[in-house]
Amino acid sequence: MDQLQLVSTVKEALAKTRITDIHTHIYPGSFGDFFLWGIDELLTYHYLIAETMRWIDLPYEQFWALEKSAQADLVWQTLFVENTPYSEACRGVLTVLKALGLDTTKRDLKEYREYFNAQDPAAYIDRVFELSGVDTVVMTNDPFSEQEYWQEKGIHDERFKAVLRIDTLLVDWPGAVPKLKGLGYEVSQTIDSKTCEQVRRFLTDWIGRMSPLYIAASLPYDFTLPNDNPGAVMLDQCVLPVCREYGLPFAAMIGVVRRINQALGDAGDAVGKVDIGTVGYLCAHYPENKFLVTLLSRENQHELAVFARKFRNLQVFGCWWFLNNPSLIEEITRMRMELLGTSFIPQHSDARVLDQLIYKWTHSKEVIGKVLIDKYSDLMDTGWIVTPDEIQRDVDKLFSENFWDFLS
Ligand code: RAT
Ligand code: ZN
Repeated sequence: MDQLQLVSTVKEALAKTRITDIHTHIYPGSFGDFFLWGIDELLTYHYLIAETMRWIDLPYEQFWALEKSAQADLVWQTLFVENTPYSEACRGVLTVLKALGLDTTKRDLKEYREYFNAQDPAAYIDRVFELSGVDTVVMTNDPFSEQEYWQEKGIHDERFKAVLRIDTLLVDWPGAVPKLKGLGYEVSQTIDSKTCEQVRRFLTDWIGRMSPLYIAASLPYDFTLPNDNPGAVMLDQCVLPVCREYGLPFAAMIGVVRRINQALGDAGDAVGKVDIGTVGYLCAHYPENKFLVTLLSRENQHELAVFARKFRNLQVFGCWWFLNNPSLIEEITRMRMELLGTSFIPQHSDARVLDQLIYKWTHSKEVIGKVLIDKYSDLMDTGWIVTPDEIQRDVDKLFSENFWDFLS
């Protein structure tokens, strides 16, 4: 295989592979208001709101008081008309419009809106899955906010898989207590054995209801183990035992500084560096548990990959949130490949709006493809022969199989 053949073989493998997107915030049509799609949702993505707020003087409360379409107008005007949309989140909107066949040279928001208004949602979901190459989407399901959908409606779309998300239990025990009581679990602020037994029952009930692929939490950068705070006790006494019992991985997404700017809402979170010892403690102290881990700060990425070399109950995933930018995906993927071969999960989309699957995966595949081509070239320089089947095998592992293998 020469260089040209290599490039086209990698591109074909990427086009052919069916992606399992292991962490998103998108939902099927049956989830009502949770199902977000279309141009106004794309433009009011919190990543773009943060960028817009850097340019305008409007008080935050006044922005939030606007209708969604007026917020979208303001974002469009600020980031796409008065400025050049270089940022990854801006470029993403344009990648989506282009993939859908809309004319980005026109810069005509009204026309784009008309296009989306004319779509049939069910057919549109199929189109987005097709264009993005995704066949399975893993949701984020918080039992405290999604009661009605699980009790009454259900998923009704095999492409969407559940994840039991338990941030409140681990980071806000005082706030979790009244919520659990409201659902009929007899818990107390003091984490005694009765409370633990009730929390385990809560988790078990929700596992029965959702059939989650894993249990997850997004944790602050200063979540450290070992510890005797409520979050650490919950993890040790309730969450990890239940994970073991049901053979479910625990996904730790660590490194958030929540609401550093409260007025920005979802756009107001920042990043902090994690003590990697916490990941080491989890893997070594709970060898019967499996851990999916992603860390938010760039500075943690190398040590996380090194730790993955030490523990096979640790699977590294994704370039999360502020890391989901081409320059950082490239750097991180290269480094992971050099330390871990293909035994990791390079990306998840974190999409909140259905249509974002298109851009997040188009952009990531482009960058990961570039790294793969370099790595195969280096191998070929040694005389090693790589076959198209092997390239397809590697790509399938990275974009779906490694995840499913880790679960099984
Ligand atoms: O990436 C995001 O959109 C963040 O706001 C969070 O949702 C984060 O990914 C999380 O799951 O907590
Ligand atoms: Zn997320």
